[in-house]
Parts: sequence; C-alpha cells; structure tokens
Amino acid sequence: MILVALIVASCIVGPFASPQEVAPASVPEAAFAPALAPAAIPNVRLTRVFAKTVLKRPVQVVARPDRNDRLYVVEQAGRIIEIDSADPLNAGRVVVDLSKGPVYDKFNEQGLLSLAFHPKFAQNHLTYIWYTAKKAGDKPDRNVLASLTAKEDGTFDASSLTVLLEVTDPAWNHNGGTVLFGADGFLYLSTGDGGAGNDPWGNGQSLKSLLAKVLRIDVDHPADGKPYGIPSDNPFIATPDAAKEIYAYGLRNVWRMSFDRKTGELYAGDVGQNAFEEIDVVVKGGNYGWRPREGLQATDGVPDASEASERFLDPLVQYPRKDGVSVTGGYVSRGSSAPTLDGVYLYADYAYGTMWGVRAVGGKVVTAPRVVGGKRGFLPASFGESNDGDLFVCGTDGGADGTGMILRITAEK
Ligand SMILES: [Ca+2]
Ligand SMILES: [Ca+2]
Repeated sequence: MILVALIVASCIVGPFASPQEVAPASVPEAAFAPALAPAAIPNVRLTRVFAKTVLKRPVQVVARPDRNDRLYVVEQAGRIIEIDSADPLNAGRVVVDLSKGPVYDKFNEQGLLSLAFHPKFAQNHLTYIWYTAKKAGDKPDRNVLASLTAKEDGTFDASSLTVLLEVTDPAWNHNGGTVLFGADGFLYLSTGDGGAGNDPWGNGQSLKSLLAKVLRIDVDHPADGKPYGIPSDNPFIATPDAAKEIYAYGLRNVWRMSFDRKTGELYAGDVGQNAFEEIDVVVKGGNYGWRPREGLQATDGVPDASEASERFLDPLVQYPRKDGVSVTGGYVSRGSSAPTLDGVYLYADYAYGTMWGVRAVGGKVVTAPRVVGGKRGFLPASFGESNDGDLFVCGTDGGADGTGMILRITAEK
C-alpha cells in the first residue's frame, strides 16, 4: 500500500508522471490496480479576468509563443485585441481591425474565426487567420486562410495580408474553423462542410473537396506554385483526385480543436445537426462519418449508413439534444495551476453554457464525462491556453450587444 500511495503522490506532483510510467515493469499489473484507476474529475472554478478589457463577441483567446505576458483575443467582427496578461487591470489594445474588410461578418458563424501564431513568431513575426470573405468581382463568397505580419510595435500590418488558401463557400453557415500549429510545425485547419443542412454537396465524404475536413499544410516550404507545401506523409497524397491538403475527413463543422500538449493528440469538437454533438480524437486519414452518421447514429436518407460501418471512426464522446445544441471543443488541461485537472479534456456547449470534463487515453474514454461547471448567463465560445498550459474560456453574456468576457479556469478542491 505504501508503494501505491507513492505512485498516487507522484501522479499529483509530477506533471509528466503517469501511473504507467512510474510502475516498475517487473511488478504484475494487478498489484497496481488502485493506482491505475484514474482520478476523479473535479469541478472547475470560473473566475472573470481582464474585466477592464472591453470585448464584443470574442471567439478565441490565443497566447503569443514568445511572450508569457501577452494574450490575444479574436473578435468575430474582425478585430484582434492584445492583452497584457501580467496586468489584471489592462484595457488591451487593438492590434488589427479587419472588420471593414476583408472580413465579412453578416450572419452568425461568419467573421474572423481564428488566429494562430507561427511557432517561430519571434523570428518571422508571422500569424495566420481564418475568416469569411464576401463575393467581390469574379470571386464568390469564400472562406480564407491568410497570413498577417506583426510590426515591431506589436500591431499587425493589415497591408501584409497574404492569402494562402481560399475555399468557395456555398452557404453562410458551417465555416469551421480553427487554425493552429502542431508540434510537427505544420499548420492544421478545420473547415466546415459548406453549410445549408444535410451536406447537400456531399463534401463530408468527398476527398476532392477541402470542406468538411481537417487540413494540414506546410507554410514554411511553398511548392508546386502554391504559397504552401504538402507534408510528405499527408494521408491522401497518392490518392488519385484527392486534395493533398486533407488530413482527416467526414467532419461536419469543427468549430474548435486543440492539441494535447503532452500527448500530441488532436481533440476536435464537431458541431452536430439535429441529434448529437461530438468530440473526436482526430487521427491522420480518419473518417469521422458525416454525413452518413451524426455521432454514432445513422442519418436519415443516406444509403450505406450502418451505425457499425468500419469506415467510420466513432466519436470519443457524444451528447444528445437534451444536453446541448452546439459543442465548443476545449483543451486537455495540463497547467501546473490545476494539477487535479491534469489530463482532463474540457469542453462545453455554447448555447446551454454547460462545461464537461472527460479523461481519455489513446482516444478511448477512461473516466466518463461529467458536468464540471458553467456560469449562469455565460455562453462559452472558445477555450484558450497560456504558454504555461493554464486554461481560459471566452464568450458572451448572451445579450444582443455581444458583451464579451474571459474567465480563468481552475479546479475546485
Ligand atoms: Ca459556409
Ligand atoms: Ca462523426
């Protein structure tokens, strides 16, 4: 029992220690059964921070990789606001305003949706944004991935905007999307299925379309006349007629996704249609089932939609309409400020405000999801992670003016 106690203690104090790692290989696994049982998932405490920063419809909080005292908030209308996170009374400053163009923000789900800093931002000052743009000239409505360069004063140079990728957007809704970098240095991007309902264009299962996918590109090595390259191990690089950018498919509308900074696994919240919201652990080449399936359920009117189809990867977890209507994917908590949350993936429902935690290992649930919190009158649009792994959630109060706020997430005892 002493040995077991030591193992439990090391799990708590050592951020990289897991029961599997500290168990000597020569001892039968059964001897460690109590230690291998995952810890309970605690409730979270949500504390408003940076209340002096006036925010309208914030949709993302992003940390600058080379500065632990800078957080950036994406406003859906097209502004990016920098906060000095070392100063709780900081009012923030606008570092770029794209709301008069090229960001087009007429309908909900449109606008400036995501920001990512290049991993080598300190050297190249590059950032990447994902937004919706209005038809103009011979260009249709479209979803756009572009780079923006920061100036020496820390503001972003709007005139530096360089389009990397444009996808014609057939409908105002389902525009994804998160842009972020993996530990492999590649840029990952989630796109929606285009929009309308029931994926009328069949984008989910089409390997020709960039919609309804997670894409992966190499922004550091442009090739073949494009402003980016294709990683040599992208899964469909040798598939005839497939878009080489595709990393995973069959995803309806991944609004938020993130990497577990410890394991490198990619967790995505895929917004459902009218039955199930789901969390997927996205693997290279994976097919997550849309539109033949919504969560684990076959959808109506689609042939070959067997719920047991081996073509489709099951969600990690799903929840039905009675529990929510629009999933906001979060992060696996790894911050030292919340050790009892270590390894817990947090996610929420944007409309109901409920927040859940689940523990998974290798894409399988080890501790079932449970409600860990929520704040009355707070609609969680997106989670954010500091360079230290501490977590935030941003959203609005649900009012018509879109008043926004940022909450810090810590664990209750
Ligand atoms: Ca769309
Ligand atoms: Ca699915």
